[in-house]
Amino acid sequence: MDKIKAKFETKIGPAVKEVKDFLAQYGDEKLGEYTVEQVYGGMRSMTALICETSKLDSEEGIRFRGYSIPELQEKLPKMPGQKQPLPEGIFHLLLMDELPNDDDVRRLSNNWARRSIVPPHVFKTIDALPMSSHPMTQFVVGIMALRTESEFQRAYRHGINKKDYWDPTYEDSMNLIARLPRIAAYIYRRVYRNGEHIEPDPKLDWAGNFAHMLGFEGDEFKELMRLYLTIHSDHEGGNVSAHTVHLVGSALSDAYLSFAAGMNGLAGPLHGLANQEVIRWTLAMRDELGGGLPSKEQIANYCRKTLNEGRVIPGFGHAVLRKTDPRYIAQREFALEYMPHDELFLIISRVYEVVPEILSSMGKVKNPWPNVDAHSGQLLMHYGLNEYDFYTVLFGVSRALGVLSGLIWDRALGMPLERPGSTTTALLKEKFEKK
Ligand code: AMX
Repeated sequence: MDKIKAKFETKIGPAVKEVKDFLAQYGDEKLGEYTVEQVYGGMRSMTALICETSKLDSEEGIRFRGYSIPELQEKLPKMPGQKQPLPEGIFHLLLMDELPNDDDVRRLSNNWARRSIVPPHVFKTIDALPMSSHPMTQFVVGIMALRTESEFQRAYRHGINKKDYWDPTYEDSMNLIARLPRIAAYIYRRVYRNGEHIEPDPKLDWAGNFAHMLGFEGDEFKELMRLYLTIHSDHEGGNVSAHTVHLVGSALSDAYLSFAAGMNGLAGPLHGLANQEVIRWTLAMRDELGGGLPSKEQIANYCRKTLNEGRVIPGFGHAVLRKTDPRYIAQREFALEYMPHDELFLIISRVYEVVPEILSSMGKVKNPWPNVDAHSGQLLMHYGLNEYDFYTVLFGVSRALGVLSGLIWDRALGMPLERPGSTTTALLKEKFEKK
């Protein structure tokens, strides 16, 4: 058994016991009450899921196993002489509930490099799609094609004992994480670089190798990828992609099926696709206003026009957050350090100065502040990754770290099939109108 898996296995027994003891003592306690409005309103603020890997506070933002983003930037291992955390580190933290040391991270890099070979039929399956298929479609198709490799699927067919489900789930998850950058880079080079693919370099770290396969060799871009892939990894359990992976996984669908399902959710414009929409919206505004840096008034007018057309301003608002997203701030700090005079950064900064007031004045938007997606595209464009239809794929590669460590824990803790109740408007009316 590899050392990482062996270490994870030591965590299972105590965690299972902790949950069992806790449930025995507090299982009958009430967590809260909910209203009819919440049932119609997308279940906002109803705590109904367990997600061990991270927790979102509406005011403070995300904490990964208790650590904020600035703390992670300080405490997670980095490449020698570099500043940004290695995503291997956040995966270790999420999975093991323990900060990694340099050896842990190196072991993960090597482990993923060993697992990273993508079978040729996956590329052939992607190649069968028209070039015009959205990169997220190609990504999901690639993930599904890779399902031939599922160890869980094989083990289940051979009658695996339920107490061992976590083991092939771990294998599937590790294999998927190892191979996703190759699949993503393949799609990028296929669609935007004449199919001139770049072989992986197993000596590089996971994010560095991803940047290399995409065709971006600069150290700064590699640092950006390390930051990007770290901060997009997890955002507690209720967001569409994480919840979907958990839900589909609860039917004992393997990691490939579950992750692909989550990626279909990430591809929605109110969720992960917002990163592409932000750049599309910003460039359309710039073009319509004649290029250059628009004034605050011009931006305000453009925002009002967008809202009057019944559209949302992408990159602003959040279902849980009520402050500027710390993931936005981390990216803004990166821009301030590496590209303070970049014109698109100046536009994004000015949009940040204008939009919250406009959204607040509508009186219905609960959070007028920018989210993670309001900034990421600008950083990518600065280094020449201009093809914004691809951006959600990058988000997806990162999200794998969080949702798949969550899925491994779901299996380790023996989480059951998710099956909430539902009702009808007629029944609700009958219930309340009788009173
Ligand atoms: N622009 C315009 N209107 C907005 C808005 C925005 N950025 N954010 C919220 N609103 C509107 C909603 O559409 C809703 O209008 P309605 O009552 O007419 O339907 C009203 O304000 C109340 O919404 P809310 O309670 O504040 O937000 P929510 O929890 O329902 O939705 C979110 C959250 C993110 C979907 C929403 O803010 C939005 O659409 N933002 C733009 C898209 C975006 O950036 N998504 C990415 C989110 C982060 C991520 O998942 N990657």
